[in-house]
Amino acid sequence: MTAATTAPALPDLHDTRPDVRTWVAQVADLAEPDRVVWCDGSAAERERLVAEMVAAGTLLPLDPERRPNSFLARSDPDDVARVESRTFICSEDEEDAGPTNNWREPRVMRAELAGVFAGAMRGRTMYVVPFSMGPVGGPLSHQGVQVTDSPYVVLSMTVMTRVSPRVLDVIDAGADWVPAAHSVGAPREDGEADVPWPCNPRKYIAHFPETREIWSFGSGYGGNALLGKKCFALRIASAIGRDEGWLAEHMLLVRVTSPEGRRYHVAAAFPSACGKTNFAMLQPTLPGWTVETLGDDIAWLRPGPDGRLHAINPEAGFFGVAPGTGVTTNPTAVRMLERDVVFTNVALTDDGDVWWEGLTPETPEHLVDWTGRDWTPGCGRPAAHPNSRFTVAAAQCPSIADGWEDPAGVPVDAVVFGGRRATNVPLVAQSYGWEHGVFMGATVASEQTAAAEGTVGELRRDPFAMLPFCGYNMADHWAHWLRVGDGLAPEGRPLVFQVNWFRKDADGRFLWPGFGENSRVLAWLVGQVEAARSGGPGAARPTPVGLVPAAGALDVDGLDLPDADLAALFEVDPEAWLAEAELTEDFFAQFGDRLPDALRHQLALLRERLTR
Ligand code: GTP
Ligand code: SPV
Ligand code: MN
Repeated sequence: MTAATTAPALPDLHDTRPDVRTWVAQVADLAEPDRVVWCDGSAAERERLVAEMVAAGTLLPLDPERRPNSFLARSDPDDVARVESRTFICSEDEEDAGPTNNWREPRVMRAELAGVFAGAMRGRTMYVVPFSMGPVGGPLSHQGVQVTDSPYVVLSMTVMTRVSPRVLDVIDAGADWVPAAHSVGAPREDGEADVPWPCNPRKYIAHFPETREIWSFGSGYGGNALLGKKCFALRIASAIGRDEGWLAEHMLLVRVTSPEGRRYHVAAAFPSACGKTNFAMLQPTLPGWTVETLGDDIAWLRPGPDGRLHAINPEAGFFGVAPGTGVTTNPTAVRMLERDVVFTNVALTDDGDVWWEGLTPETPEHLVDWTGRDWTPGCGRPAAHPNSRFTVAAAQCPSIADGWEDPAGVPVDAVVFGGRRATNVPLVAQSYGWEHGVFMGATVASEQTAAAEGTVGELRRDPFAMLPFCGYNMADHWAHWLRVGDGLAPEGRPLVFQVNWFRKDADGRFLWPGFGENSRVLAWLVGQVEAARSGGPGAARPTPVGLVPAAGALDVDGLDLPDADLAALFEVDPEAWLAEAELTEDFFAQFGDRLPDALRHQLALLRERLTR
C-alpha cells in the first residue's frame, strides 16, 4: 500500500450528474465550511442575510426615507469588475475553446481548483442556492445550484435569478442542472476578525462546457461571482444551445409598439457598458411610440415550430452600470432605483443617500467616495467607481413589459448589433440578408469600457458582444448562427441591423444625441420589418456596408441636427472600410478552417462593394 494521503479532488461529473445533495456534500467535504445553509429565496431569508451583513459592515443601510430598504456595499478596491484574464474555458480539446478564450486542460484545472478550494470556506457558512434561469419549470428555462460562502452573493442571486425550493422539485423530477461552486477564497481561522469584502488576489472563473460545471474562486463581484449570469446564462448556456439548436446571447430584449398599435420585439447585442440598459428602458421622444422592457443583458433565443425565433430573458433582475444613469439619460431607471436596491461601489451623500457621476446635473459639495474616503468636486478622483452597479428586481422596472415572465417568450422581429465606434460605423445599417447579418455580428469592434480589466477606450473586436462570454469556439458560434438561420422560415427570420450611437466629429463630440432619441432609429428599423413582411425594399438606400435610411426616411423632426452631422452619421469612407476589411481578414485568420465559408464570402462581397 502506498503511503500517499488522498489529495482533495473535485467531484467527478464525467459520467452522471449526481444528486444535488451528494454534490453539495462533496463540495462541503472539500471546502470545509463551518455550516451549510439551504436557501429558499424568501423575504425572511433576505432579512436575515441583510441583518447579518449590516452587522458585519458589508452592507451600509441607506436613509430609510430617501432610499427605503436599500443598501450600499463597498468592494475591495482590487475586486471591482470581471477578470477576463482569469476566466477559463476548460474543454477537452483546446480547439473547442478557440483562440478568443483562455483554455485550460480540464484535468489540470480540476487539480488546481481542488487545491484552492480545499479548506477555502473554513470559518464561513456555505449557502446552497437553487436557482432557475427563466421562469421555474418553463420550457426554455434551465436550473442551477450555486454554493457560495458570500452572503452578498446569495442576496444578489435572489434578485437576479429565481431562487426557490421549487427548483429542487424540478431537478428531483429529472431535469438537468448546472452545479456552480463559488468561494471568495478567504477562510477564517479561529477567532480571526472578518473584513467587509473578503476576496483573494488569486482568482479563477472556470467553466467546463462538457460536464456543464462552473467553479469560481477569489472574487465576490458581479459576473465573477453571480454565477447564474455570465457563467451559466452565457458561457455554459451557449454551449448547451450549440448542442440543442438554440442561442444564448449578450442581448437586451424589448417590445416596441408603433403609433398604430403594432408590436415588435427587438433583441440587441452591445458590448458591456455600451448602452443595453439604456436601450432596454428607452423613453421614446417620437410621439405615439412605446418601448417596454423584457431584459437588459441576456436573451435566450430558440427556434419555434412556427419557424420564428422566440426569446426569453433568463434573468429576474438588473445588475446595471450606475455612472451615466441619470434623470436625462435614463429616467425610467432612476425611478426603478427609488427603493429596494443594493448599490455597489457608488458614492454616499451626507444625508445617507447615493450618488454617482451623471445621476444629477449638479454635483454634491461633499461625498464619501466608493472607497470610503472623503470626496469633494475637483479632488481628481471619481466619486463612484466607473463599474459601480445597482442590483434590483426586474419587476420593479416602471417600463417592464406585460407578460415579461411568459415562459414561452416573445417572437423576435429584429436583431441589432452595436458597439462604441467613434468612426466608420453608420448610425444604423440593415444587413443584406441573414448571412450578411451574421457577418455584421462577427465583425463588431468596440472601444473598451470599465466593465472588465483592461485599457478603457482601446478598440477591440467583440464579435456578437460575446468575446468574453462565448463558452466555445467563436467561429463555431458564427457557424451555429448560420445554421439556426437556415432552420428558420425565410419570412420568419428576424431582420439584422447594426447601430452606432457613439460616432464623433473631429472635435470628439457625439454626432447623435442618443438615449430617447434612439427611438427615431427604432421607428425606421420597425418600418423596415413591416416593409419586408409585405415584400418591399422599404425606405432604404444601399451603401457598401448595408442599407441605410433613404433621404428623409429617418425622422429627425425637432432635432437640432445640422445636415452636415446627419450626413456624417451615415458617411461610408471606402478607404477606411478597406483598411477595416484588412483587419477583419487578420481577425478571421486566427480561426483557421473553423471560419465558415459564408463569412469569408461576405468579406469578399464587402470588398467588392467598396471598390465598385
Ligand atoms: P453591461 O451591463 O455591462 O452588459 O452593459 P450595458 O450595455 O447594459 O451598459 P449600460 O446601458 O449601462 O451602458 C451605459 C453607458 O452607455 C453609459 O456610459 C451611457 O452614457 C452610455 N450610453 C447608453 N446609451 C447611449 C446613447 O444613446 N448615446 C451615448 N452617447 N451614450 C450612451
Ligand atoms: C457585463 O460586464 O457585461 C455585465 C456585468 O453585464 S457582469 O455581470 O459583471 O459581467
Ligand atoms: Mn453584460
